[in-house]
Amino acid sequence: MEKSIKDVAFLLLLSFLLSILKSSTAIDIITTTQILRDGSTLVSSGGTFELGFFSPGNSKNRYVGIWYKKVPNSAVLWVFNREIPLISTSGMLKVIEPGHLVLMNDTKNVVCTSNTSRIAQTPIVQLLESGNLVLKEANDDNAENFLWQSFDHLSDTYLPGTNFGRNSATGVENPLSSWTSNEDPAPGDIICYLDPTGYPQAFIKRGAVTIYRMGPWNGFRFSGAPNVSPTFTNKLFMNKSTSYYREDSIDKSVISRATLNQSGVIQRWVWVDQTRGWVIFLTLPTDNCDTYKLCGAYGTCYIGNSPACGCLSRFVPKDTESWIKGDWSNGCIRRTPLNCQKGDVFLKYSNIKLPDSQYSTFNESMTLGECKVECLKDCSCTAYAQLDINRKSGCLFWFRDLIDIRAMSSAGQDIYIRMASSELGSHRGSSNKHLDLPLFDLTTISNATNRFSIDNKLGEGGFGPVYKVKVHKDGMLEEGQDIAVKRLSKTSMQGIDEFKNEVICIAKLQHRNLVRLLGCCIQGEEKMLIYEYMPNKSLDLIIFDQTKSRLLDWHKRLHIVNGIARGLMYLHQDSRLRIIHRDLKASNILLDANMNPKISDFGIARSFGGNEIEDKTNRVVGT
Ligand SMILES: *[C@@H]1O[C@H](CO)[C@@H](O)[C@H](O)[C@H]1NC(C)=O
Ligand SMILES: *[C@@H]1O[C@H](CO)[C@@H](O)[C@H](O)[C@H]1NC(C)=O
Ligand SMILES: *[C@@H]1O[C@H](CO)[C@@H](O)[C@H](O)[C@H]1NC(C)=O
Ligand SMILES: *[C@@H]1O[C@H](CO)[C@@H](O)[C@H](O)[C@H]1NC(C)=O
Ligand SMILES: *[C@@H]1O[C@H](CO)[C@@H](O)[C@H](O)[C@H]1NC(C)=O
Ligand SMILES: *[C@@H]1O[C@H](CO)[C@@H](O)[C@H](O)[C@H]1NC(C)=O
Ligand SMILES: CC(=O)N[C@H]1CO[C@H](CO)[C@@H](O)[C@@H]1O
Repeated sequence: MEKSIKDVAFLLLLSFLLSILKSSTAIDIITTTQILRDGSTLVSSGGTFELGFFSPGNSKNRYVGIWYKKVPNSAVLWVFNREIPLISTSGMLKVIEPGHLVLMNDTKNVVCTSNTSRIAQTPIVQLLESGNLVLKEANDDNAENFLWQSFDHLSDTYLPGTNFGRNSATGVENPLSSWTSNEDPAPGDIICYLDPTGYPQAFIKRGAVTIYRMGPWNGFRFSGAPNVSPTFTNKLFMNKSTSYYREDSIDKSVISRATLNQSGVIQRWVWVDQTRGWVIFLTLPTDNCDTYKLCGAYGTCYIGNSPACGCLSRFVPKDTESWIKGDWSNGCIRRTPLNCQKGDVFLKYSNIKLPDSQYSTFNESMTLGECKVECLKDCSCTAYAQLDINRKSGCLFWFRDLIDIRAMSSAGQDIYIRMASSELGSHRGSSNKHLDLPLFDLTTISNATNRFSIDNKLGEGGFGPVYKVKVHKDGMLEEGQDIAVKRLSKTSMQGIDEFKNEVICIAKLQHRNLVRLLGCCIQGEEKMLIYEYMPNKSLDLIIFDQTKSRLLDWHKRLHIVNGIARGLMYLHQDSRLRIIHRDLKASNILLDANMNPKISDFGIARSFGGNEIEDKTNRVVGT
């Protein structure tokens, strides 16, 4: 008797221990004989992900979703019944023969199904440690044989290991789509998808409107997306029938996610255990310059400029009037039209996000030299670039106007754009010549202008802001002398050689009615011109000012007009180069301390060889 009481006590203890053991070993599978009810969950084998029922925000609706188990109040990463909520907590998740995952409500009606066409002998559902919920044959772990997987039906979140693009088995597109609201996980009007047209690019659309383009894949990443995180590897897979983008974690302990939010922004989050919080380490689009097609064809966007849109160098606004008003949609056109028969050339533009490649073709094996030859052959080929900057091979060819270009602050790419041969310039040979003009040091100038502070800004020219600088200790100039520094905007995509040529050209011009160039500064992306400082600023500030204009008597006015005429005479006839200024206006006439006029701003001036007497210009530029 006593013994049997002991036995019973022992058995009770054993079953108690077993029940503890059982509840603490979470399950990660559902078989055909099991039901997952609201209140219980599946947990992946390593304890990273959890699947269960939840109500979003203040809603009372019930949904089946997956979230990070280790993260308190984790965002929901995937939702099964996005469009059809359960209205009670009596939902049941089941696996049914011959291979369907179904969600049923209390009246045993199927609310949502995996809708699979493949079948299995013993179908089970398993929540994998990658966060992928898979429907598979019980003892077949080969991913290619999965009947269905949540990774093929993304919600608003990308997790490493997902093929983003086209489902290779079904050919069905697998986009990210935002939630409708924080209370409703149904697909909202924003999607992010991989478009394989031309050459694969990721796009974000709001309804039918494209709002962002990530740029073509370049071997490392999408051209317009800044450096990727070192915590995962990424690749683009492409063959004739499918293409997808995929990331894989290197460090599996990193908890991260990329979510397409309801404003159309992809936020890359990483969970920081120390602070127990999510941190955003990247958002795409990055800034306003990523707005699709913002600056029109051949326009380029530089976020540091105001306004941000400019034309690529050697291009001019197609419709100057609307461009000035801030309507950039008409974009830019070549200042010199192409002449394919006469022989066009290709000029390199650097540090950009490559233009829209929807109407592109590519070749994976050609060298950059072969790309040029190939593009030159076809008059409709507008530009080319290296396809894979990782392997340094292949070509991408464009056949239409180049749209959606921006300047990148880092990791931009090179593109070679078709140009009339005359754009090579008559001073091409001089690029190797010694630049006998003082070269200033960037740090000196940056320091002297207090890091280009607004207080030292004199104004904004067509090609960038102008600053006043007092020279401190600098071997090249007098101590205490004031100089003006014109910082060329980074969007003027001029190459260093062209810039130097232009500088040499201006430096050669010496006349007392032309503003004198004292030197320049070229360092990295920065290009600056250093001029003598004109204390009386520009003529327009005086003649269009009620009080100041009275100080200018007729005698002084005649002196100014004569000076301008002498300056022009020199430009047109007497200098070694013949220059047409093309933007002569009161604001480009500067006045020294004695009110002597000096012509400035040769930004769009045009030079001719000394013996050229005729050329056609069929565009109106400047004023
Ligand atoms: C269960 O689902 C069916 C079909 O969708 C629906 O008609 C019914 O109202 C639902 N019942 C409950 C209690 O949600
Ligand atoms: C199931 O898939 C078939 C074909 O793929 C499709 O025609 C059908 O509409 C789908 N049904 C549901 C409920 O999604
Ligand atoms: C493309 O790749 C997929 C996935 O690897 C493969 O299943 C398919 O057969 C390939 N198609 C072609 C045409 O090579
Ligand atoms: C989406 O993300 C952007 C950038 O992080 C943020 O400014 C915006 O408020 C977010 N929108 C919503 C609806 O959360
Ligand atoms: C790519 O270029 C190489 C070399 O010109 C050529 O042999 C090959 O056929 C091209 N490939 C395609 C797909 O056009
Ligand atoms: C920067 O400018 C300050 C005066 O404004 C001067 O004292 C300092 O030496 C300068 N630093 C450099 C590195 O030129
Ligand atoms: C009209 C005018 O502003 N004149 C000024 C030009 O600059 C000199 C020196 O800075 C001043 O003395 C004048 O008043």
